Amino acid sequence: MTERPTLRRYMTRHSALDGLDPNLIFLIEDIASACRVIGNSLRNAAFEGNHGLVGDTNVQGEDQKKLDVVADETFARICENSPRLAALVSEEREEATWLKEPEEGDYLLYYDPLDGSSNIEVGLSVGSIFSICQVEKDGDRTLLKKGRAQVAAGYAIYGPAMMLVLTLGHGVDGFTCEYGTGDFRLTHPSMTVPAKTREFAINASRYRYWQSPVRRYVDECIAGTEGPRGEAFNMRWTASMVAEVHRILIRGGVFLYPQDTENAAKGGRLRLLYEANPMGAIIEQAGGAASTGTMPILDLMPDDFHQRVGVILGSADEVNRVAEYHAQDRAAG
Ligand code: AFP
Repeated sequence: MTERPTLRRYMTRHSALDGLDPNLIFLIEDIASACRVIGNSLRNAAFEGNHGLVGDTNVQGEDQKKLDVVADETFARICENSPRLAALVSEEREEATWLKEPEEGDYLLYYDPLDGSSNIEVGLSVGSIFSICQVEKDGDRTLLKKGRAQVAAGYAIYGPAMMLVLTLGHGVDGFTCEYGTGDFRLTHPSMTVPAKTREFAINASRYRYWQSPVRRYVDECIAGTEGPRGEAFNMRWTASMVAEVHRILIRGGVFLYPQDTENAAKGGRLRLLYEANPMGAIIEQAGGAASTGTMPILDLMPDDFHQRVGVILGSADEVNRVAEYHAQDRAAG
């Protein structure tokens, strides 16, 4: 019978193999607990009066949903007592939350507590995204770090099954929450993204805003077998980055939410620290690529907690093609 170790068993094995810090194991277990509670809150939202809007906007200037607040508070409540967690950076909070002095902690947690929340009331998949970096030594309170500095990253997807997908820097593994015991058990070991794909994901209603390299890429995909690609492409758009990334990990694909003429002033749509960086780390660890269009996402030095960025990620051949079109566009001036 296929062994399906629990998340804890998996991480303690890693601890033996790779010297994984027990305090990082505790933090990831706390994150898994928070995701489990959020999953239950989503399922019971109709009975707990948690559908609808709070009536306020969040730091992003977006209408805050009740479940956005519930998910954020769940993450903070469950993770804040993690032994060596020093600070939290949340999509829902303008400022960082320092839990202890930097010298008293080892880890920083960046999270989007509920991604794709516009999908909740229409019964579609949503998720939570998290990224973990290490505290600088000598009391430095630096929180703005490149994506390459992440020591762990992952997401939970709340769909037909509840899954936790995790990278510790040695590949990507998927854990499914077993109904009944509530354990996250390894069901998708060594998840990898095929280099080639014929499936792209983009919000096509924004066509009029796209810059020429993106238009060129999508036009060629849509031209099909008679076009320059000589292949028929399929399109998906689920309005949840977590669901798009999960599909790409399962069967390949390329996801594009590029910087365009409408969102350029803000830097793009998706946030760097707690969306693009963790998802970029997962995709790269799974053998894919993650680009802003002009550089690898993980090499970008952030200048603000809530900085936004263009995102093109997934099957390496397609991401590299889009990046090449951007390079050709720049060279043409
Ligand atoms: P919400 O969390 O506000 O629903 O936004 C989700 C998201 O940040 C990302 O998960 C999706 O890929 C993208 O926005 C969807 O954007 P559109 O609303 O333009 O489709």
